[in-house]
Formats: sequence, structure tokens, C-alpha cells
Amino acid sequence: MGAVLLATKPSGLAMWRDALLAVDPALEIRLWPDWGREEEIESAVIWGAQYLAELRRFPDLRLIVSMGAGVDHLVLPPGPPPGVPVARLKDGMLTQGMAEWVLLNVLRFHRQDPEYRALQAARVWEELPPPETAKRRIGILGLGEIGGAAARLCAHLGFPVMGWSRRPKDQPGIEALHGAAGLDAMLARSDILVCLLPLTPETRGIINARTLGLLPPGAFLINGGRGGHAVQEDILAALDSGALAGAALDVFEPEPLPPEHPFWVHPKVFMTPHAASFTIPSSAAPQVVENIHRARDGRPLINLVDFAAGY
Ligand code: OXD
Repeated sequence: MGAVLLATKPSGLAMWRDALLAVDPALEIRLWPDWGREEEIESAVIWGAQYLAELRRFPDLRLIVSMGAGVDHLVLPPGPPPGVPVARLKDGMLTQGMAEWVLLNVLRFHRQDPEYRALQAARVWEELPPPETAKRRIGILGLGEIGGAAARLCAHLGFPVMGWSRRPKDQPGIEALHGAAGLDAMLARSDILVCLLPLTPETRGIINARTLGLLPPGAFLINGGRGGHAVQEDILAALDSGALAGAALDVFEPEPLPPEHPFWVHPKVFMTPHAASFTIPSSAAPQVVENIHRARDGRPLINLVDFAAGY
């Protein structure tokens, strides 16, 4: 029986090993960089593109599982070894974490929290005009696993929610739009724009001066996708001109964001360090082990990455 190679930051290795063994105690697990005999490695469970070049040394590798939802980093050269399928995670806890982070920021902006914090700092007792949930229109870029969950959560609270995707999608209670015309139509009505798209050549830079300019004046931006979705200078310009009233950003280009970047100290920017959600190994382990078994038996894999689509 072949072995499973785990490759991620050293602090995560033992947790992943224990999570996989809890599902299948018979697995033979090797921790990067102690892979032992190269011909024994059958599956690799990795987080990060830095391992891809080295994976070419394992002649019997049948499966790569990426320990996250986004795969943009795996698509770039050198990419995975030719012919080796790559699966990603579709994990309920990861999705839940993202949807919670979106909700946190939707409510932050909707309930005027930045303004109330400023009033508190100035010791001013002042009630702001009450916000109306049914009038705060939310536009979500990306209606996949994560975007769909965030859309449902916001709709459940009574916000009017629109969702934009590449191909037409049907989600009860969500106004679904697609294509170039659908994008512009959604932007024009998005008081809060949320980006949860996969990063592909088509979606790179989708948040830019043109698209930000289509938003209603004083809109808010929430980006939990990837830093590459946004032209960061265009966000700053929109914040400084007042076109955008605030931005909650979890993702940047590059990461970590350099300490001198204006986002760090911008009064209208609410940053988290790519920490909107996490992969919890114990939650993700069953689908990873399922794929390890399937690859071993030559059965069809689940959650395969479609490299032509880029996600
Ligand atoms: C992911 C991430 O894609 O953590 O899972 O960004």
C-alpha cells in the first residue's frame, strides 16, 4: 500500500496527520520533507505552490489534494506534475467561516459601526438615521459554494441579495445575474459589493476604477476572494474620493501586505490578514481520505479542480 505525503507549514503537519489517521488509522503518512522512498508516495496533501516542483520526483503519485478552497496558486507555472489529478476542498466549516466573515462586515457597514466608533472616540452622544435592511442591496460576485452560502445568510436576514456568476445559476431567494451585462447591472444596484470569486485570468482585476465607478455613491466593498481580484490603487482612490464609504479586505497582493501600504492606516479600511476562514483538518479529513481511497482503487475522484475553468 502506498504512502500519503503531507506538505504544509511545519506547525500544521501533526494536526493533519492526526486528522487523517482518525478517519483511516491504516494510512501510511509521511511528513514533508521526510518522504522516505520516492516510489512509495501515492498521494500528496499540500498547501502551497512551493511543493509542486518537488512533487515531480514521485513516480507513482496518483493524486494531489490541496488543503484549501482556492487553487489560483496551483495553476501558475510549474503547476502540478503532468497527468496527476488535483482535488480541492469543499468544506462546510471553511464555507461557514467565510459566510460569517462576510456577515460580520455587512453588519458592520449596514449598522454604521465605523461612524458610531468615531462618535464614541469623540464622546459624542448622537443617534444616526436608522438603517433599513430591506433597502440595503447586496451584490455578491461569485455564487459558488462560498458565495452561495454568504448570499443565503444575508437573504435570511432580509437583505435584498443579488449574485453574479460566469454561467447562469439558480438560487432560491437570490437574484442571479451573469455575463458582462449582468455584472454592470448588479454593480449599479450594489450598496454593498462582496467578492467571493475564484481568481482566474477572467476575474483578475475585476474590482477596478470602472467597476467601482458603477456602484451607487457611498457603497461599501467586502473582498474575501483574492488580492488579485482588485486593483488596490483603484480602491484607495475610490475611498479617498468618497465613491466608496468603506472597505473590508481579507486578501491582498502581495501577502503579507507590506507595512508601508496605505491600507494599514486608512480610516475606512477594515483589514484581516487572510484570516476570514480556516481549514479545520478534522472537518476536511473525511473528503481527503475518501479521495485517497478512490485514487488507490482507480475510482472517480471528488472535488476535482477544473484547470480549464481555473477553479
Ligand atoms: C483557501 C484560502 O482558498 O485559505 O482555502 O484562501
